[in-house]
Amino acid sequence: MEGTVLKNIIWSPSVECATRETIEEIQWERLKKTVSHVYENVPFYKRKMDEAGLPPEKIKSMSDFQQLPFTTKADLRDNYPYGFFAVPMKKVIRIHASSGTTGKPTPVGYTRADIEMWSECMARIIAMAGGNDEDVAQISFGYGLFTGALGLHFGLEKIGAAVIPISAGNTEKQLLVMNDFGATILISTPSYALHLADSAKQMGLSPSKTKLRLGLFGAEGHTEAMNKEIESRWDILATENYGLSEIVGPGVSGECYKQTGLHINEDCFLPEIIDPVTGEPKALGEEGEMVITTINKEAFPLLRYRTKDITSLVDGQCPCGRTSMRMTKIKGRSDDMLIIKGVNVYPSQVESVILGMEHISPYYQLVLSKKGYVDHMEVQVEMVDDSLTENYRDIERVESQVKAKLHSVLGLDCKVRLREPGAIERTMGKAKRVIDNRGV
Ligand code: DLL
Repeated sequence: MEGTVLKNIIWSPSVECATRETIEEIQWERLKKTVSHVYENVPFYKRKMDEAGLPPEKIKSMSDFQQLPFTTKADLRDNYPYGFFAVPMKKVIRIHASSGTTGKPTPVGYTRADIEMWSECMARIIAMAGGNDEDVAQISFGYGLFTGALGLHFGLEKIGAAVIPISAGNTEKQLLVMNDFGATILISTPSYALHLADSAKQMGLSPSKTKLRLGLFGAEGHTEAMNKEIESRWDILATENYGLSEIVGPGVSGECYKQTGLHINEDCFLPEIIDPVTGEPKALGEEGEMVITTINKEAFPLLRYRTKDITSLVDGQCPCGRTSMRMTKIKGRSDDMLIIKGVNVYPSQVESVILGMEHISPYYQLVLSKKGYVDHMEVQVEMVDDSLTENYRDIERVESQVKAKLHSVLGLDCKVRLREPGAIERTMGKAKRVIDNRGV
């Protein structure tokens, strides 16, 4: 990162640096408006509020609001396709959809004002990472129903950066364009950024010779160790941003150049942390499932939406000057939590154990199977190069080292298998960390 000049531009200081009191006032006003809007326009919410005995006029405080039931993915599915749209289609100007792995995708609509709000949120996140109007930004997310590419695209245009909408795929062309067009910002998943770095090396292109200085990575989790790996491979500052289609897409929160957690766009998204099992609220700083209420949306507003993402909230002023509430890196999704021989484990915890170990590359996968009634997990990790493949004993030795480290750090007893470089599938989109063969 030597030689990189970062301008600390605070895009909307009146919100990003507001006092807690001001933010809470904005939130409360917008929340009241949203509650009335959904009560009048979304039959699902009218029914739920009436059942709870909490029509809008009875919601007089934040704690009243927190008596309302949660909205879940299943509710969205039950009202497929447009049951949650709160405006007539005439006012909708864009439809994206969530990347459901099972069943049909959930459509999400945006009015013109929603697109403006989304672009504003993205502009703040890009600026806080250090992006500005002199940047050339390569968007390697797939353009389409997925919100990643167009979300970042509009935000980058808003700050005046030159956007290269290359979309996902064709790694060689990605590198050629990055090099020849002089891209300074890369937008992708963290796993694809790593894959691009590997491919650059194979093609004899030295990543540090490109003009790239900044990464805006998101759409999947990765550990701090993996972030450092990406930073050193590309010689860039790698920042992370977070969001989900149902809420808006990317734009919910993002890391500033000080990398102290992800600043939440709190004037648009009201966060709560709950116990994923009991639904009880968690205190500031405690880990749990993030629940989000959109308070500045017209077409697809959601109250108390359960994201299933596990994180915690951090308050206080950041060294960058912003006062917005931050969230810690996502530890995993509540439905990704594995219970292996009684031990609760998230794929990210395995990542943090294996990264940095000698002979081990950052590519890994957890393969689950069932023996009788018992769940088994095999951790497959790639070797960095072929140096061990000559001698089977060496491979066994490293496998035992990984196994012992997993056991001592996570209390997890599992099988470890070293695989040759390139054996684990690379994806253009979200990395597949878990192969679940338990139902097979
Ligand atoms: O992934 C939106 C997005 C696009 C965010 C580009 C950031 C950048 P979905 O496809 O609906 O939307 O997937 C949402 O992805 O609930 C998380 O589980 C996961 N996710 C997104 N960002 C992060 C992140 C987009 N920074 C789901 N860290 C979310 C960890 C993330 N997980």
